[in-house]
Amino acid sequence: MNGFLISLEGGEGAGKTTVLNALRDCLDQHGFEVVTTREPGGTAAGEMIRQVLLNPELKLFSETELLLMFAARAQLVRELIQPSMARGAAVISDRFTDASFAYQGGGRGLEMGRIAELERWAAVIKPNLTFLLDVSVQQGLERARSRGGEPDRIEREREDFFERVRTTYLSRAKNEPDRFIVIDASQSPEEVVLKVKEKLDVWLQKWIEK
Ligand code: T5A
Repeated sequence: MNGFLISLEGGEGAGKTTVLNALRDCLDQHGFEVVTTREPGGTAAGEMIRQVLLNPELKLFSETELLLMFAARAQLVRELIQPSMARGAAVISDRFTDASFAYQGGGRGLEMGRIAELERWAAVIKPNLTFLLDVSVQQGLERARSRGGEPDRIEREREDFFERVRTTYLSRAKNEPDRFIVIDASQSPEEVVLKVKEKLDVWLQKWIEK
């Protein structure tokens, strides 16, 4: 495969949407075909699964939640990500498997080994590069709430859940420093985007030279 996969991760309201748009423009200017997607979702089946996952009226068991995340991901990888990468595209995904480790592993307390098994079997691929937008739980939740609207099923969790999510993300980033770039997302959107672009340029240079 000549293309690559970049994932964006972070807690609620970390600012992934803003960064995704900036990354798309940047890669486009470098001459790549850019494909953007999101998780859970990104395919017709995946978007239907997303509706179940985020519906606040449903009481889902943690195992159900995890398996649905991977069901949507299995579809997305095979339907969109792998074919795009095979023709050389740069794929950017708003969240990928690290989110399952952080939310279902860290947040819900499901066994990490099981998630790793699903990663190998259902997700198959790992991102080539992951930007982790790190912001305090409180700041992130304030931003997410400032958008208005009803909180979804996962946004209704308590702060300690999101603290565990953040800790898990940071620990994964520490364990895989070659894949993760941690960005201080407490700064203004302009500063965050500037930092991400700088890091992307350096990474792209290395990728092209490989
Ligand atoms: N999930 C997902 C799992 O539990 N397991 C999994 O395996 C996967 C894949 C997805 C939910 O599913 C969970 C995680 C999520 O809870 P979603 O609606 O896609 O649901 O939720 P998020 O991915 O969290 O998306 P959000 O929209 O909440 O967060 P973003 O995209 O990070 O935030 P964004 O860019 O919309 O910004 C939020 C607000 O803050 C402002 C923006 O203008 C916006 O109003 N903002 C800033 N303000 C100040 N300074 C900055 N730097 C700012 N950046 C953005």
